[in-house]
Amino acid sequence: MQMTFRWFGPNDPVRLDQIRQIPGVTGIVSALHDLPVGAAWPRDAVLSLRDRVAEHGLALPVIESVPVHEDIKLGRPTRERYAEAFGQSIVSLGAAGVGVLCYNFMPIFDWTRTDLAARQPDGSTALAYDDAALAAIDLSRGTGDLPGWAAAYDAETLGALRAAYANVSPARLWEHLHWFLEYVTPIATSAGVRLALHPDDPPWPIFGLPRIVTDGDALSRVTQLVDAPANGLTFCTGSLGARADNDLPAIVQRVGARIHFVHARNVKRTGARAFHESRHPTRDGDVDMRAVFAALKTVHFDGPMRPDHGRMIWGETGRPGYGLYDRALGATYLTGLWEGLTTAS
Ligand code: DNO
Repeated sequence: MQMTFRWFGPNDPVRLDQIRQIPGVTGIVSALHDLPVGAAWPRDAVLSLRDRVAEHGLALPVIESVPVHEDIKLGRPTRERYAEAFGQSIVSLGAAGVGVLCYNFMPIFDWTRTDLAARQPDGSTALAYDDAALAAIDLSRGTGDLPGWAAAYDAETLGALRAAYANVSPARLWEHLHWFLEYVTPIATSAGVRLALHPDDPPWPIFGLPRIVTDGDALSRVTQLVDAPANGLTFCTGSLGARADNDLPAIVQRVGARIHFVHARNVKRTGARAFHESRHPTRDGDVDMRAVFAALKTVHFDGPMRPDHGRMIWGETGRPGYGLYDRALGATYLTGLWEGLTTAS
């Protein structure tokens, strides 16, 4: 397992020289955040990102994310052009030695929360989600923005996109994912890049839009759509753990060989479709992190992992979910937990 840390590039208030001082962390997870969705990533730009990270003694094992253009998810005729560009980006990643590409297939909205600073009893703040609060969100001014999102949409674009998705049932969305994977998996295989589809977060439909990558059956189905090692998954404990009926260690056992990347984060469920993010240790949330790690050991997981979101602690301000302090604590906790578990024979 390689412990990694997400870095949003030169504008991130968290610096590479700080990240390299976190015990256990040897790799960076990043992206070319300035490129528009749908653009082919130039090889040189990926190489210079890798080199910049290398100047700080760190590797670049994962790109998160190359965003998938909505036309692909909608199955529009223009999808061919965007899939071709995505393929070129994969080739650029391969040329830079980036082994894993994390992406998602969520319509319009990436990860979504309804409270970016939910006050916790210990004085920290955490990201939280509640379906009731989501219902009260006014989309007439556009998507708004969340840290880590590749795109935000103004009211007009959002309205048109939502109308277009009215014709996309979950079954259709599966077909579109299938088409996409048929297109890009062979490219990834020959480029030496492993695709790692991130589950939907939260793992249920929001704003009337379908979300399909939500549970063990769905993850298993993804791996079967194109049965090749390069077609794999990001196993995100926080996303999947928001649903009480997801048995995380069992899912690891089921799709283990195709887990190419792990996002480790704990959540505390506060209702049927409500939760807040919690401290990393097993005792502090509903995810049994130790049991998840034990399962990862039995499937011989050997890829990159990152502490996912952290809370805001010690007065830190910045990107909600992506401060330095709590994620650094998460990285050291996760490294220790991993080291402490004996490897399965
Ligand atoms: C949130 C992240 C997601 C993730 C994408 C993958 O913090 O886990 O934004 O990067 O969904 O494409």
